[in-house]
Amino acid sequence: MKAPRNLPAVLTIAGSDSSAGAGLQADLKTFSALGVYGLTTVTCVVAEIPGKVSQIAAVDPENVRAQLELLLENFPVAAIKTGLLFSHEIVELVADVLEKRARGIPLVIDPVMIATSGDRLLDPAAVKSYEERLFPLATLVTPNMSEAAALTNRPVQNLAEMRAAGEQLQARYGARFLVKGGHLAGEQAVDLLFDGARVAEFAAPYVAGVATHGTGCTYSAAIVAGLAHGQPLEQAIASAKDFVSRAIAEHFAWPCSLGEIHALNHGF
Ligand code: PXL
Repeated sequence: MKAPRNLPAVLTIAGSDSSAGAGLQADLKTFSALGVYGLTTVTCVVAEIPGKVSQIAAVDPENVRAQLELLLENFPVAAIKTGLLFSHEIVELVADVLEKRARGIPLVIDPVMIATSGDRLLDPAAVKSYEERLFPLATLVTPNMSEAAALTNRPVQNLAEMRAAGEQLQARYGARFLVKGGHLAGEQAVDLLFDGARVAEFAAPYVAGVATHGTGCTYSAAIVAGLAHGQPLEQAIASAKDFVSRAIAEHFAWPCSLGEIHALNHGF
């Protein structure tokens, strides 16, 4: 049988992770695994391995703008995600271009601020621009617990606090928020979706002892793939959660000087 001549095209606006388990590399692998064609706008280049960020270089904002405009003018983009946007200036310009050229296209904002290793990835001055410019455009925002805490200025360390933060964020910005509880480290990894009317819960068995570098990127990329295939949001989240759980459960491991180095498996 002949391969289809086109797949839904989706776009990630994100940083490059040299170890390729997170960032735009995770997005592209996820897109390929889930039958969509991935386009990229690169915001910054991160020299890192899981657990260690050694250096970040931003891409010239005018170049980021050029990548984004060219893609949106020429491809029928079916859904978009943002990952690491790095600086205040890049968040502002991404908001400018999306406001002008991407109205009506489903937009998933993964508000990447801190790597799983604890390294800060986003310029603190950019948080305000996220709140004022990007959240109002979003179909869905996907903070983890530490991002939800930073956005609400309150602790988010258990399900009750996830619930309070999610309700506050949804009411304040009007977008739907998926607060991810993967870092809860209980028996189940539970995420809560706030859409203003009700709270939906998504759960999967928690897998202990695996480096989870890139799970957030992979999750939001898989949601974007589902939306591009026309799935309703809750269905896209549920299948994305299954995809991430398998990518973790079937992770790769190589021997290295520190013992073992892991990576998510996006192509099981
Ligand atoms: O997982 C968060 C993340 C997002 N984007 C890039 C990253 C990382 C984590 O290290 O490098 C580019």
